[in-house]
Amino acid sequence: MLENGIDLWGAADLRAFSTPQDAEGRGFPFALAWVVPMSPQIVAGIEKGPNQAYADEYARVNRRINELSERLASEIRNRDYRAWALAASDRTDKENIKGDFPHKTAATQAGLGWVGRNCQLVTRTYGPWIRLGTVFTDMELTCGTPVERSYCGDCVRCVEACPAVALTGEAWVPGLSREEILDATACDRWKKEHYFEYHQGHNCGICAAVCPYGQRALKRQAGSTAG
Ligand code: B12
Ligand code: SF4
Ligand code: SF4
Repeated sequence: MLENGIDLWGAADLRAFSTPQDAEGRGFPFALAWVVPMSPQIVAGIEKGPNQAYADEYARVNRRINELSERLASEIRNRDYRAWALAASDRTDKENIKGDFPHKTAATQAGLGWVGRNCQLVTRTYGPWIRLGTVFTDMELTCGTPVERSYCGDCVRCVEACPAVALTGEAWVPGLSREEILDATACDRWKKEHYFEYHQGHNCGICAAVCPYGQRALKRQAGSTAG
């Protein structure tokens, strides 16, 4: 991870979850979960809606996640364990693997962050200005402590900023269903109807751009490059 510049990652114990299964019907007891940060300057620029720079950054980070996941999975396989890389943005069955799994579940179980009112993983280091990677394995790993509550406090900035009125404002606890946090159909429809020119309506991210945890990351970066 460090060789590849990944500084926020952990291992998740998924023995209590139903994970994707290999051709022999075996699930995966563990996963490595990590984040690739997006450029804070670019995410800060989409408070009023996405743009081409964000669409390009989304594609770049997805490519990076998929490339690193495949390399990590093959390193694990070289050590004679099973491993399977979850694609960054895909939900379809792949190779001989059946079923899909939310990246966010692996990430909260690894202790990387919580699900914010914006329905995205929020981390203390980068806020929600990240995309997630997950590699499932049966290699025994020392796992992180799961995050089991929200640290959004009274903040509702993302809820107020969403142009599709897709966020309910509910504070996350493990097991709260997505529908109780996000109207995915309204979010999807808004993106397709208003931002189709950016990655065929897969981009919006206003609810991430307004998050104070992300904006703090931008200030920290500005502070570290000042002078
Ligand atoms: C499909 C999809 C969408 C679609 C859904 C459409 C539909 N009709 O289903 C829509 C259009 C809504 C969408 C929008 C966006 N998406 Co999207 N999307 C996905 C994708 C491919 C699958 C998500 C999914 O359906 N999961 C199933 C549902 C049930 O789970 P979930 O909501 O993802 O996560 C839940 C569980 O993790 C659970 N959970 C968490 N911890 C725990 C612990 C326990 C014990 C339990 C029981 C449960 C639990 O809580 C979560 C919330 O309900 C994922 C990639 C992936 N495979 O995860 C990316 C992903 C979720 N998207 C992502 C992003 C960034 C976006 C957008 C910002 C778009 C953009 N790039 O501009 C918006 C944000 C919308 C929002 N406010 O959340 C990122 C989120 C990054 C982050 N910081 O969390 C992901 C993870 C991709 C990635 N590799 O990083 N997306
Ligand atoms: S991605 Fe855009 S439309 Fe979807 S919930 Fe966030 S702000 Fe609303
Ligand atoms: S904007 Fe506020 S409520 Fe929304 S995810 Fe960030 S901290 Fe949580």
